[in-house]
Amino acid sequence: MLSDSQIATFEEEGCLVIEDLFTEEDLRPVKDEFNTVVEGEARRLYEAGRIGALYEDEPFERRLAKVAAEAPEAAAALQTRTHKGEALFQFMKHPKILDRVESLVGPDILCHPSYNIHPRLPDGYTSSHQDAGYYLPDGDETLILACLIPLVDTTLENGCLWVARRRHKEGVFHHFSGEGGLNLLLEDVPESERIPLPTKAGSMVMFSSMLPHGSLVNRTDTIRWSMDLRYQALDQPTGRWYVPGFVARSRSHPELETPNCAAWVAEVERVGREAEQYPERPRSRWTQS
Ligand SMILES: O=C(O)CCC(=O)C(=O)O
Repeated sequence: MLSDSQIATFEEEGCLVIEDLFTEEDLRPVKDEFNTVVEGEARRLYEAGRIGALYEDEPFERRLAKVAAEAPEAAAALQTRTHKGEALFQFMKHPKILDRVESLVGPDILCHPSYNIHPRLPDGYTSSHQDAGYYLPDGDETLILACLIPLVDTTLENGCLWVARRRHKEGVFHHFSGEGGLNLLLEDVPESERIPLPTKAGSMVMFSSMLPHGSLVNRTDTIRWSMDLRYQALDQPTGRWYVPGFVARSRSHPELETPNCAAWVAEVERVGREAEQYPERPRSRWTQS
């Protein structure tokens, strides 16, 4: 659980860094699962003649960068809600995460539908935004917690996260659609407030969906791997009517917990099919940017 002083820091600053939370053993299953996806993509692209080598001897930090240098589409299999696997699903329910999330959102926890696997490629970065900018306004009153978990050390050179501490109590700022997705205006969140947050592999950064953040540019030739997973109280709106999360923990009704990755996938597909019947219903808060 979080200590009182960690909770106070989170409430005042909108974010909290927890160092040395995960061991290499905790992270191994997800890294292995991501390696398997990279292996599959490398083979597929090699057989299609898109890349000239499989780069099998390259380490986790470098192999996908080598493949993507020849075939930029290589990272798509992992990025942005595409990848769902049993190791990832189990990690999303890791007690080291849920115990800390419970301190902030209570004992019945939804794993929010928005999560990202970030194999941050050379020259890649995340544009400035609040996560809430990507959700519909019904989620604005919900504490939606991002838990960013780096799988490699993140540094000023490889494009670590930056945050604008203490700017999480001002509602949703205007976002415009620009390079890399939604962006904040410099006059709302000036450069001087965008403070880099380098973190070691095995740490976790928890931050509110209202905290302005983004990342520096990855200026190295390696991949800055991280996951950002999100959580909230089970009975609160998510800002995402068209895609469900899953029940990660319910102390009051454990039988509601989503049992495995297959059940999660089935529910995402079911809700997705249902949502197709309402093409006119907004999926973004911004009608124009
Ligand atoms: O790790 C990063 O690049 C930032 C992640 C992020 O901003 C997000 O996915 O909301």
